[in-house]
Amino acid sequence: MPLHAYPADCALIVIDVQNSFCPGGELAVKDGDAVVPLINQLMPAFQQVVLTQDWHPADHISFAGNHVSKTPFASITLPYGEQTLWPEHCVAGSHGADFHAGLNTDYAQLIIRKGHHRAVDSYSAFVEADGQTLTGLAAYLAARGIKRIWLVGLATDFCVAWSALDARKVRLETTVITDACRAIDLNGSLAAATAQMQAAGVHLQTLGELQSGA
Ligand code: VGL
Ligand code: ZN
Repeated sequence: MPLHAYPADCALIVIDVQNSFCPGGELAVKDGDAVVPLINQLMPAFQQVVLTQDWHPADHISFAGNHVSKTPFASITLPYGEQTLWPEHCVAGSHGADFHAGLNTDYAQLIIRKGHHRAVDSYSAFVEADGQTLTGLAAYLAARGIKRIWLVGLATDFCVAWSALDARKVRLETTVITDACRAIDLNGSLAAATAQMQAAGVHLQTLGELQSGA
């Protein structure tokens, strides 16, 4: 893909390509690291690249270990709704929170860190799970004249999907590049997220379809 092939109103948003979600990580997504070469290939084609990092305090409410008698992947009810409990992952400043060592981060103009409030999770790069607290990403993109975004990274059915759905709410034209993402797929979450994204008008394309102009 040629350098800066995408016009100035386009941005690539790279979601959570971090060690915790890659093989060997605490919340490893199957083949999570397989997205790295595809994303490295895509980044130079965009004039605007944003990276996100899941970035939790050690006492974060989404960690099963911070609740009495709870195991990972159980669900609890919090003031803002249902919350899946996860193994401890992406603790701020830890190796798990670092980007995968193979990810080229040089093209990024902005790194958004999310999930840093102890009592609120944030799958979405735009709005925390309380549905109210903004990360600032929408305002940043608007300030830079971005109208269209392409999403890649981990995990398809959580942070990528929630980001895509929130992008549609602020009227961004939104495409998820499906083969540059990998899913956790917990209790049918991939099928559910895919249906929700389609219903919200998110385009789902493979890198091959994108490159052939399909
Ligand atoms: C994610 C579960 C918990 C993600 C983050 O990046 O998809 N999933 N925290
Ligand atoms: Zn998390």
